[in-house]
Amino acid sequence: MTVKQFSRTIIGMLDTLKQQDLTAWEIAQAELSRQRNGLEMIASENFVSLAVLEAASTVLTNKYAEGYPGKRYYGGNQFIDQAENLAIARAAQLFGAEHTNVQPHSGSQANQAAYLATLNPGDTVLGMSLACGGHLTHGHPISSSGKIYHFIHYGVSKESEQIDFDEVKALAKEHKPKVIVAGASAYPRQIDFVKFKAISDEVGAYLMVDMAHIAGLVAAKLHPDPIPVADIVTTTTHKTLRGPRGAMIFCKTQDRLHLEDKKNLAQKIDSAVFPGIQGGPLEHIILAKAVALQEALQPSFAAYQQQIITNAKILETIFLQNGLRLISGGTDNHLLLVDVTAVNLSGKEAENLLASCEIYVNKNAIPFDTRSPMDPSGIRLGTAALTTRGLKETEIKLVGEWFCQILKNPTDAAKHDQIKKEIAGLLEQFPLYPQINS
Ligand code: DSN
Repeated sequence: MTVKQFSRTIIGMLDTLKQQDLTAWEIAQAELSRQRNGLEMIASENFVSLAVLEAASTVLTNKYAEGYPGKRYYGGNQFIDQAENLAIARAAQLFGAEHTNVQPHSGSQANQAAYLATLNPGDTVLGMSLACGGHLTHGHPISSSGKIYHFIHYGVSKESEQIDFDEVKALAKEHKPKVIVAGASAYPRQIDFVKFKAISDEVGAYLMVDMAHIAGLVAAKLHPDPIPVADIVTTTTHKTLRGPRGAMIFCKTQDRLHLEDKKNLAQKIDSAVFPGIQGGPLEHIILAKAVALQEALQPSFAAYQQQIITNAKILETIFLQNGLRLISGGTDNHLLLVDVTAVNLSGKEAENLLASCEIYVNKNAIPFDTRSPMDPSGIRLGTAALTTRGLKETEIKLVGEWFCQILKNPTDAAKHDQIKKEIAGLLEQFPLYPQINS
């Protein structure tokens, strides 16, 4: 299909929606307009290609496909099997895992399945605390992970604000976890998975890595790769990987800690996803994952990931020049965690202030935060979405300066208006989904 024909399909679909349900169409249009007119700097967000968008809106949404390719509970799955096998093959080509499951609906469910495959209720797990950059599903008491399993948490060193492997090792030796979870959702530094593996081996634990944030960087070989070392790797597909909202699980075939079990690790993961925690897979999303994975296999994807890091490094320089305090002193990846109390703002105030100027970030706790999670000391931001939009060195420098000017002049309405105009002018040069009608 040519770009023109394809654009017509999208436009046609939106026109049908508009004619049938104006209210729903207006909501979708308002969100499109918000995405077009703002600087999207939420570290976990991105913009999918039109091809991914179209795949996600195909008739595959109509089909029930409980089971796996070749082993479904319903008939008529011959094309669905092709879609899922395509996604699996492309994921295998990109990441080189021994086994891939493309069915998890979300990162939380991927993690839930990984725990179900390896743990019994009450078993001990060691993971990174949410307060130091981990994730709710890494054992926070309000998440099912923290309610079902006995999580112990490691954090970061108070001095370096980076993972303290002496602490990880000491906690692992003391608590003998069955699983060690590495990976984070607000950690601006590279993670040394080999060190985690050595500790896991020493205490006889599985190593599970949640690489959701950095999957694109891993695919482009710009971050140490957890797949050769970890027993299980989970990821979302919609962050730096730039796919549809969803997730995947990679694992070794063999369960090296339970060789005598009837099921190997790959079989345990598959049964944990279905029927363990999910029903019918979202095959339209799986098709969209296949499309995104094909995009990630192109040489241009590695260049895109490099630009994400370059852009983050530029922001690091500008923020430091402007007196902002960066957690861990800077960044190695796509994200920055900023302590905004250094400019006399709370995280919530900074988030709202930036949003009022059409810059989107999220408030975020910083390590050893003394403020509440609903109004913490920090904000988290990333460069994946702006890089997709096409912003490079010259434009990111402008973004960094505007960002600092807003934070340092929180009540200067005239300055904010001026910056908003400049943002609008910049974004006009980088149109988002121009093929979709307004
Ligand atoms: N909500 C995702 C993030 O923002 O990092 C993780 O779940």
